[in-house]
Amino acid sequence: MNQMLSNVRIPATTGQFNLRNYEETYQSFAWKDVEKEFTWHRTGKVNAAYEAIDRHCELGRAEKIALHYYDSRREESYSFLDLKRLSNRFANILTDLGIVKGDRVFIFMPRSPELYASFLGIVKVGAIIGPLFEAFMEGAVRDRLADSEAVAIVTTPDLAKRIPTKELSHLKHVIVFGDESQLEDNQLHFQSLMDHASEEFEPVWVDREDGMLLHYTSGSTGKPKGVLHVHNAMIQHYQTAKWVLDLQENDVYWCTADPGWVTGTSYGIFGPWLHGVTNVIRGGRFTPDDWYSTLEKYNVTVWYSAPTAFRMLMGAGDEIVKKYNLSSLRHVLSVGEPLNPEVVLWGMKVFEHRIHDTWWMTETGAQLICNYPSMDIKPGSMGKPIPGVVAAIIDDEGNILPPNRMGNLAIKVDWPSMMRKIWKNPAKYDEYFRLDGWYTSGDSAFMDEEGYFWFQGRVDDVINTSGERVGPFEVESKLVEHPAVAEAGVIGKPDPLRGEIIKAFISLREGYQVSDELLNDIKQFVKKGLSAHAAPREIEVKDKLPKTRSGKIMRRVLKAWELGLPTGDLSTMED
Ligand code: 6R9
Repeated sequence: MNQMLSNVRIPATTGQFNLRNYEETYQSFAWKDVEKEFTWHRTGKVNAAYEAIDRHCELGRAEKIALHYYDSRREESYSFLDLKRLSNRFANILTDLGIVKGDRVFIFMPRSPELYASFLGIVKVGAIIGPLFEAFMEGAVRDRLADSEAVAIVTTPDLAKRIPTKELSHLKHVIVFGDESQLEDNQLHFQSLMDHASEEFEPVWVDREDGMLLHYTSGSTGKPKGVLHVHNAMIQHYQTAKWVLDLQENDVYWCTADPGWVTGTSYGIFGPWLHGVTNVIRGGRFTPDDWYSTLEKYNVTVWYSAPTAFRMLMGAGDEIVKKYNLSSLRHVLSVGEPLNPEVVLWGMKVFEHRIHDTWWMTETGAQLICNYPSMDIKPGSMGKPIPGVVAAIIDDEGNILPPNRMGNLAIKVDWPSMMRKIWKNPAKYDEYFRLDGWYTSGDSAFMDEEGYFWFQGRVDDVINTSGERVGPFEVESKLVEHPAVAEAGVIGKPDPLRGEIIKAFISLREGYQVSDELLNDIKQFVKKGLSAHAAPREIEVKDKLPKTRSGKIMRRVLKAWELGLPTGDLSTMED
């Protein structure tokens, strides 16, 4: 196995960091020390929306900007007090509709201030919030609302057309944000209800183990699974936002993820707001210029995004970066997919910042393995476990493997933000914990002698070519180092001789044309850079690669295309 660029190190940075001494903190840290930040310390009860918003009004941050919202039509800012009042109004609306603790209430709308106010209002009444991507089509919406037996949904006139209300017997209330004239029978008008609702509301105080958030995530096959998180998760949102996002009082933070993805809730809502930090939300779809201009416009200091976005920006070239003043930026992070070493080196060049990779999953609720400001980065590595978390590489029987051996990436149970349920599917839930005492992630990885973890692929993505195991990620990373390659997805294609051969799907960067010469050059490049057996025997050029809405290249779709098989559940695929 090739330890990609593992001899390259980018030294730790100095400054105002929260986790100065990783080793010492790792040894001494206990989660219960974090609990005293929150109400339950005094009352035994809690509400995550109160902790994220209302509490700051009592701590002198009432007038502080909580949210800068920006899209092509709207530009608005809201203080913590504004959000407290708006979410109180929405909580009153829900209460008047008879919605109570534990009910499932969904949000199906584009990013907007109203989305965030509704989200917080739902949490305030103790209901379970289910956020959906606006791009979901009818089938995906139906599956999720039916599985969770949702009683209410907040949406827009256009998106409401994709909600098959007649087939959803539990769904009683469709609350529509938009022009009142566009409403259909039996729909409730968001703005009229808000105008009449009181801005006083006493949060519903719940137990820390009460349900709060239901995120549907797709497995490799079958129907999406509803991953349930509880209020207790906020302990880890809070602590990782401190250690990993390194959030401080005066930061302006931008997480580019939509709340339909767990990153957009754990770190687009809870992480920053539990710290009373100003949060930037950019609505709509954006061009490279929009990305950079948003950083400049709000003087963003901490920026959390994803490899797909960084690769897109890398593809747009370095010249465009020079048009913008990005001097406020001090900390950059990534999640969702392997962060190619090439991208880390590019980040050093154009931003003069390290891009800090972070690893976690919908199921884990919060970051687990990360690069911290205070530690050296080895480009291509996900970093080390956060204090309070034990990670290991184990074999299929649950034995811990020594360093440098590839195996299952597993986490010792449990941690505060761990999922508590797969909705109505206990068997699925138990599968994650089939090896006694461990949560198995479904990712394969290895750990080096220094305790850094290196992602290799999803367990079922590992390619076996002539008896050599090849992780698709290292081939993809090498491919994107080639100047012509913008993105790459690599699969094993069945081959009578070699078991599997490596097939790469790529898209080209601006200014490159397909030719046999170019493809050959790319093959040689991987061969030289990695090894002969890791070089793709076949390369196919595509305009775009199939990706999830959170930016993950969908290798299983590439594989299905290749084999002419059904592509399975595509509800999470971007258009
Ligand atoms: C937060 C989130 C989880 C899966 C995970 C892994 C991949 C996430 C990664 C990464 C390599 C990283 N993944 N972060 N792979 N390096 N830093 O992404 O949740 O959408 O549930 O995906 O994403 O395969 O198992 P989710």
